[in-house]
Amino acid sequence: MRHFSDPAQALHAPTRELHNGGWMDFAECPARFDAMLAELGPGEPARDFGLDPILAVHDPAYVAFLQEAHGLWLAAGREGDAMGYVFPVVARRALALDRIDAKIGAFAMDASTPVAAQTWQAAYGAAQAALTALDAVLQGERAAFALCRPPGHHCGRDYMGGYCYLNNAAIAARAAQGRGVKRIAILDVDYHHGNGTQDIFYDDGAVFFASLHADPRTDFPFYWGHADERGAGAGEGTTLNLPLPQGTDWSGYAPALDAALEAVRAHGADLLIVSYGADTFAEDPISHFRLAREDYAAMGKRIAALDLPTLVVMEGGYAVDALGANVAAFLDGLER
Ligand code: Q9C
Ligand code: ZN
Repeated sequence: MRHFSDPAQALHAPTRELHNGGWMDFAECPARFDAMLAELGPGEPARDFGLDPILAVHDPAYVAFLQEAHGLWLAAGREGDAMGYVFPVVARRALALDRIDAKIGAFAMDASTPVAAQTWQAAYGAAQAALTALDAVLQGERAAFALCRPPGHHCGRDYMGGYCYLNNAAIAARAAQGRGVKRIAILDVDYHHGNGTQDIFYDDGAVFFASLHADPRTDFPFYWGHADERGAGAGEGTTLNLPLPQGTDWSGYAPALDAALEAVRAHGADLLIVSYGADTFAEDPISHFRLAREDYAAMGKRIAALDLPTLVVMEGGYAVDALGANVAAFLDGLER
C-alpha cells in the first residue's frame, strides 16, 4: 500500500510526560516514526496543502497558539518542553490571556501533551501527510496510509491532548467534504477513545464516527467514549461508541468490530477513514488489550470487506520494537 509522510514529523521530541503522579519518558517518541519507516520503506513525501485545510477544522487562535507556544515558553525564561498546569475548566470566563501558563492550559485537556521546540513543524507535516494520502485515494487508489506522527484523534477544534495537536483524520475528512465526498465514516480502532474526532463531528450527520476502545471508566480520556454518547442535533445517531474491558483479546474484539462495520455499512459511506492505533497490542507498555500481530491482519481483512475507498491514518502504538510489523500486518490485511 502506498504510504506518505514528511521528514519534519521526526522533529517533535518532548522528553517526558506526567504519568501517575511522576515523570516518565515521553511514550509518543520519534523512534515510533523511524520504526514504521524501517518496516514499510521510505514511502512518498507529503505535499504541502497549506494552512487552509487545518483551519477548516481547528480554531485560528488555537493554531496560532501551537505555532508560538514554545517561543513564549522560552521568552518566559523556561527551558525544555512547554507544559500546562492550570486548566480553566470550572466555568471561568473565556479570557484571552498572554501568559504562556494561562494560554497552554486553556488550549489543553491534559498534562501529558507537551509542546516542544519543533512540535508545530511535526504536527503540520503529519496533517499534510494525511491530506496527501487522501488525495491518492480520491485519485482512485483503493487504500492509502498516512504515517501520521504526532497522532491526532485526541485533539479537538481548540484543544490538544493525549499526544495530539492537529486532528489528522478530521482534517482529511473535512478536506474530502470540500472535494465533494458526501458521506464519510471514520472508524477509530486505537486503544483509546478518539474524543477529539468525536467532538469535531458530534453534530455532523454526514460523518459517521465509530470507535472501539478501552472503557473510559478505567482508561484515558475518561470523560468521553461512553456508550450513551450517540451524537447530537443533525448528528444524532451518527456517533457509535463501543467501550471494551481491559484484557480484551480478539474473541471479544472481533464481534465489536463487526458491529461497528455493520453500522458503517448502514451509514452508506462513500469514503472510509480509519484511525489506526497499534496500542491494542498485547505488549503495549501503556495499554491493556491483548491483540496479537495476526489479529491486525484479520482486522484489515474485515475492514477491506466493506469495499470502500479507504484512508488509514496512524494514531497510537507504543511497543516501538513491534510497531512496524504490527502496522504492516494491518495494511497487508487491508489489501486482501
Ligand atoms: N501519561 C494515543 O494513543 N496517557 N494517545 C496519559 C499519563 C495518555 C494516548 C497517561 C494516552 C494518550 C494517540
Ligand atoms: Zn491510543
